Amino acid sequence: MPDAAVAARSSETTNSGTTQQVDVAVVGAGFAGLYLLHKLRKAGFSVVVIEEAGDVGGTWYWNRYPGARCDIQTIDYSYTFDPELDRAWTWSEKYATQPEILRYFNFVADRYDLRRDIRFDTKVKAANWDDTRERWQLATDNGPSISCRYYIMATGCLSAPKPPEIDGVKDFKGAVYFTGRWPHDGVDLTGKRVAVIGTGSSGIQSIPLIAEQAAHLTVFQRTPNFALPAHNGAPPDDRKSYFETDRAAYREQARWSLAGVPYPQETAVSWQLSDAERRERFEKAWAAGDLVHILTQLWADQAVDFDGNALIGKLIHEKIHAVVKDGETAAALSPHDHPFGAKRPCLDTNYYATYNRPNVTLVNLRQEPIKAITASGIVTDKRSVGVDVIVFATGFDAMTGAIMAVHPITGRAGKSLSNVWAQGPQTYLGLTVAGFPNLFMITGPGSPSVLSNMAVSIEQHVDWVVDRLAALRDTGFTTMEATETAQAGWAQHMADCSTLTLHRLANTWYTGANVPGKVQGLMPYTGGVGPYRSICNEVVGRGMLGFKLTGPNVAEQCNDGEVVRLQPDVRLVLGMLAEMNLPQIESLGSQGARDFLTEFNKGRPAGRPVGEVGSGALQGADGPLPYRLYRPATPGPHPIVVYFHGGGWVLGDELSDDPFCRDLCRRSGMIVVSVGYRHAPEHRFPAAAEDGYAATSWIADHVAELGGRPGPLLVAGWSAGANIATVTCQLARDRGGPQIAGQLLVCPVTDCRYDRQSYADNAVGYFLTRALMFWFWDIYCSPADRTDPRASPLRGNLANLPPAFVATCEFDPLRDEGIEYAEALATAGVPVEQLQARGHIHSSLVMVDVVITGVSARAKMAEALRGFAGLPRKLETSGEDAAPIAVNAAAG
Ligand code: NA7
Repeated sequence: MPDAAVAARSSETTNSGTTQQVDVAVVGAGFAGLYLLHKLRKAGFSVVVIEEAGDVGGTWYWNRYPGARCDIQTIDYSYTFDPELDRAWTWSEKYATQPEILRYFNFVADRYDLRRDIRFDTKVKAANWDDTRERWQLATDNGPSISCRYYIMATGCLSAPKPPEIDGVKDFKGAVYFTGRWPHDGVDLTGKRVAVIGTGSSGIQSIPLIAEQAAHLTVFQRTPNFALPAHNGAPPDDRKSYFETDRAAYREQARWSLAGVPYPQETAVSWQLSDAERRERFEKAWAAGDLVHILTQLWADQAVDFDGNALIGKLIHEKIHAVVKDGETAAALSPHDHPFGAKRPCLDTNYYATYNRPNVTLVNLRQEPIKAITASGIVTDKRSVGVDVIVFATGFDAMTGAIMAVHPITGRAGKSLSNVWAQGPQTYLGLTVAGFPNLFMITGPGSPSVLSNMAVSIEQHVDWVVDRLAALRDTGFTTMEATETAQAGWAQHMADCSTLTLHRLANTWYTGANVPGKVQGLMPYTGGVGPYRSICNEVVGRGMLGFKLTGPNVAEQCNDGEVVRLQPDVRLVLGMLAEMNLPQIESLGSQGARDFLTEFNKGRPAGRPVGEVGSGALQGADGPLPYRLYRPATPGPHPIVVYFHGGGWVLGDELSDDPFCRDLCRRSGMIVVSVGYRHAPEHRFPAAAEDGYAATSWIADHVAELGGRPGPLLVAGWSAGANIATVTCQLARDRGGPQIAGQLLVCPVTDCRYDRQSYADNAVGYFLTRALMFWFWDIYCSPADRTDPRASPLRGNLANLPPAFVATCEFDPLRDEGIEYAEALATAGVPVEQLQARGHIHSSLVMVDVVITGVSARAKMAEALRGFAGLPRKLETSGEDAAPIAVNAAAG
């Protein structure tokens, strides 16, 4: 429907008695609610919007405190659904003020004649699903109740202010204000003694302006927050010119980006950059005054790796100390308890410099907590501060607070949302809840929401929901409800995503930690805006996967299942590989496949530094073989791990698993010697197996020369390399040595049978295919030789082998033979630890630089190696144990 027709259309609501009948009821007339109303009307639905405030604007209606501004560049914080609207409005500043943003919403409301379908000054008092009529019944505190088919919460993520939580507020005789409910006429603080409690975005934006007015300002700070200079002014030329040159491309890039702002993913990792290069990047970002830039564009590991992140914290501390003259105040203002970006950083104008003013005092509540508020001021453990005004900038009951405030919400069979969410929000896609048919949340918990540019995430949700409602109508369905399976799968995916970034390491409103008694858990989706969008699209593409659809005249449809079973980063890797349209490796011939692998590995980030990397030659079964040695930075001698690379006995060399070898070396604190054994077809079975044994024997004879610790060796390998490692253990047992203290087998080839379930389940689509394994076997080994235990160790004698750690991956054709091998070892009396990596593919665990969710598995492997060597399983490290060693994931 053209926009003019939309504007002309009157929503076809009807009042039956005291009940307003509509297709869709929306709560909230903010960014989301306004667009919903427009889009639903355009799709031909009758709509009412219920809004507690007296006008449109949502959070921008309420948050009128001094200095209130957007902290995403407003060029990005705009509607994009109508290119004409996009052109009709120009922001005056890089970060628009609250009054300008509110003017924008008024402009939008007028342009599309939205107000006539909004009931202002009205709250929903209760919402009940009527199963018989398949409608939501809403009671309101003002005007008729509402009956609607679909009920949509556009309530915002930060719209339920937290109560003060400090004793004595009622006794205070002065004025009390909340930044989130600031008086519309403004407040004159001239000559007043003012206290501000809270140093989040609202505190940090308002403090410099309050300090200019007040006789004295005392800031009560519980947690110092990272604040970056906004350098506000005109929108920057580079973004403006990109935007104006190709608006459609600019918006589209934002939609598929990680944070909802059109920046590419940074690829250089912190340890690849020199101090000077890092500083240069940081200074550039600091000068740019762009929150998303500094959160995502410094280096690829900044949001995902503890050490890479800590570098930024130090640089910002320097900035704070350079501005704040009093050293103690500077130290108190320097964030210390959370990684940069794990808590929402703030954009400021003169924030730190404000503490140089003679009329400003900082009270560090970590050293002197507030005891009480009295009639005349605030009393801490150490002082009593007399004030005329208290400003609470104490934040919100985020993500769930605004939804739970519109209560009770009662779904199917009397289910209450408060009960369902008693242990934290449960959703499917952050959009729907099982047991609550036809209820939708815009940017609900479980979606990227506050970890993204809200404008992009809101539009994506509104588009998705309205398109679904239109599709339901077109196909005769009247209800849509998430299944429990889909919802549980989403919870698992959320948990998997939460391991990608450092957000989980901070106590924040993202986790519910700011509200006393609130159940804690990371509420926003950390997998990124673009990946999330593709998942929502996938749900539709797979026949509304995870939803039950019903209608009076159509057969029920329920395509149940979990939309993402892969680990989030593995899903991204597979997506990238699919886009690259790579040739089938087996179609390239052995040399072509080797060349391909060499080229492919060139695009891989270098592994992390270790103490020393050397190379040399050792004696194989039939001549010299190259090796690569990785030595830890710690004082030796270290135990030696003999490592065999993967590649189906055909591909790879002593360098091809370089990042994994470095990671093993760093995590285990051991020397890793990667052996370049001979390959088929030039050298078919048993060349690789015999080389493995010969190399291990040679290394055992040269331990001292290699700087290793005297005593038994360890062996390790991945894929065909794990096959060689365990065959080596069998041969060493049978041939009288060398002594091997343990074997680490990662996704091992253990048998030549292809009839196990994993070969059928994971035949294609997960990089290592069934066809590729056939090809490897054919090149390596004749059918007659395949049952030889040197090719299929599962067929050998497994008694008296060294203890083993066997890692297998869920989406790997080799999964079941690996599991069977571990079980057979255990049956034979060999101590075995098994790790079955959920959501991973054959190459996941060795993709050190890419698959971050493999970190915990890699840490366990290293611990197992240390255990085999008789060392304490945990290696003492600087800080790496506190967080994953990994890079290249979503930053948000
Ligand atoms: P925030 O970011 O939640 O900040 C609230 C601040 O208030 C924060 O410093 C809190 O300290 C502090 N606080 C909260 N409760 C107390 C009590 N009881 N005593 C002392 N200090 C307290 O809210 P904002 O409104 O500033 O910003 C919200 C978002 O809006 C922002 O992130 C942007 O996305 C826009 P704490 O850190 O919890 O120790």
